Amino acid sequence: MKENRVSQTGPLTDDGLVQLLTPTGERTPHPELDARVAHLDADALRAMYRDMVLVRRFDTEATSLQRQGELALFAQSLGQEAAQIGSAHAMTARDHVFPSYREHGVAHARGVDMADVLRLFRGVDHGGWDPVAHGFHLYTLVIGSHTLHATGYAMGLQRDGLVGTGDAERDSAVVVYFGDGATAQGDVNEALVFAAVNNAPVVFFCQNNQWAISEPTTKQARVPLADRGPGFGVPSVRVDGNDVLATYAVTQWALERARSGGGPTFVEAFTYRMGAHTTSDDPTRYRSSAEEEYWRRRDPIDRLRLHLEQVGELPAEFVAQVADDADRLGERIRTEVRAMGRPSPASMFDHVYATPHSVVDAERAWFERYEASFDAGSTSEGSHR
Ligand SMILES: Cc1ncc(C[n+]2csc(CCOP(=O)(O)OP(=O)(O)O)c2C)c(N)n1
Ligand SMILES: [Mg+2]
Repeated sequence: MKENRVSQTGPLTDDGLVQLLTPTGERTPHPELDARVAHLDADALRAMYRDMVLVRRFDTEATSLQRQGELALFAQSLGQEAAQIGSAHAMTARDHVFPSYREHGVAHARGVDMADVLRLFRGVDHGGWDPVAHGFHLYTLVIGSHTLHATGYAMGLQRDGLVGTGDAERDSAVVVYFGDGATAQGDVNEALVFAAVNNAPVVFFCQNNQWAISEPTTKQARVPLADRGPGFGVPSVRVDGNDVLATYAVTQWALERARSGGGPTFVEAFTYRMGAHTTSDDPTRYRSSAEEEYWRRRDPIDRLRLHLEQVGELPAEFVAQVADDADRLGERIRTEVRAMGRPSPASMFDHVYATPHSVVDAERAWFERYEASFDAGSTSEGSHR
């Protein structure tokens, strides 16, 4: 009997990671992918650097706002900027993204106003932006469920004749972002089956940030997460998720396959969640400062900065301008979040269905009676809230 061998390496190995920039910023050649980044000139790399710095500033500002009571909760993308900005820069306006809840770098690159991202975290909105206008779906907090939505959307693109036509102005694809923990969720496995058998134009972009709240990836898998793809019939790649050039090149490759009718790809971006899971979490309870320090030395922004410095393409005026832009972004977000209105609690019933529904109407009526029962004399800004 010839058995299929199970990989002997665990999910935290760095075996087979595609890398184009070393942690100290040197460009390493890659025979298949060099051509995919050859057109990226210094301006394009500086644009990636700027996006990464702005998103990190957004993270810091939003965390402070949560600490000051302005947001209910916040989930940082700290440490995952290269995975997000690199992959997002590989998309076209026609591609459609399904994010989970910490894809702030992708949101920014898709042109979503970063203040709007915080509407959900302040609890004043179910979303905050128009998914169609940005090709960027609303954040999904139900782990893995949106991989099914993404696969269904990708199958819709096939039926609309937007895949494999050979017309670069027409062909489109879907990218779905999810975490290492999500790969253990049934929905993700079902989505992979559907995507494979339907040859759906979807890129499964797994950010293996090594933690699912307090559970390490070693509690989710015995093998590298990318090994899961081929079992479903979905080719997979492992990429250094802290290398913005590598995530760009690999995503561009996977998107081209998808748009041209080549089917789904599973990309595992090996990265690290440098911050807490959310503002409700305290990672010092379950991981060591030595581990955090190891990854601090592999910071994705430092890597691109070092590279640009080595090739003499990071002028001090540019760095100062980006720092200034980041300050202004922080100030604007702070002001806009504080000014966000207070929606009527009953508005939560407004968008449950596209058309009126008798059960929702009954629930709204009950809720309004309940609210009114607290203080007949008060306005809708009642003191019980
Ligand atoms: C279906 C479901 N189960 C459990 C949770 C609670 N939960 C929220 S985040 C999370 C961990 C997710 O880890 P991972 O997929 O690695 O994503 P990361 O937060 O690291 O980006 C869990 C279990 C949830 N939101 N949805
Ligand atoms: Mg994770």
